[in-house]
Amino acid sequence: MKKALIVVDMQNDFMPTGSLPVKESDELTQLINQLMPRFDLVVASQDWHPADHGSFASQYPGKKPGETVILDGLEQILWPPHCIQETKGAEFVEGLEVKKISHVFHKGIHKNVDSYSAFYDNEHRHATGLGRFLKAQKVTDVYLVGVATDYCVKYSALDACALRLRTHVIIDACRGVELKQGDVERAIGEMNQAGARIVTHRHML
Ligand code: VGL
Ligand code: ZN
Repeated sequence: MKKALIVVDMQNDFMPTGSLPVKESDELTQLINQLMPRFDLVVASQDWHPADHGSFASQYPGKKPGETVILDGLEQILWPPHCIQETKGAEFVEGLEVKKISHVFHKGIHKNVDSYSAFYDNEHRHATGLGRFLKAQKVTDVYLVGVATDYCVKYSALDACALRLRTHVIIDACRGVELKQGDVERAIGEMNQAGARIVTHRHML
């Protein structure tokens, strides 16, 4: 058994003071740091958009965040501009032990397709390299933490299950956007249904 911790999108723009705030997400940093030494390997994803990314509401005059458009044939929820490459908002949150992260995988780099999963874009056309890396490292078990439970964490967990990695979500080390009330609960149901195990940090420490 080889265990990897996947730290999902712990970036300034997803913190409570960021441009796409996720409630209480700042509370995760210390907990994630505490978890890191319990794993054979720590990797991270970083949402990494061009400034004119097609998921940004600002690209569509008259449209607001939360509304949807069709982007390259897929329904796309619009977000405030966030995690623009090389900006402060895209940087990892201060205090996160980045030294312990052995590899960072960027996602959302193509203007015309979003990428909630840390493994593939939403069209499943481009891989980030995370899956190949984990297989090359002979990782058998992955544990997901970070944001957002109902987007990036969920889609990463579903892809990890499909890649036949034993998938765990450390649920109290995740926080959700909850655009609609119940989104986090529904995401937990979907991840569970796909075969992911929902655990708490106590299970790991
Ligand atoms: C995410 C919305 C937009 C996420 C990324 O990381 O969950 N959510 N971009
Ligand atoms: Zn994004």
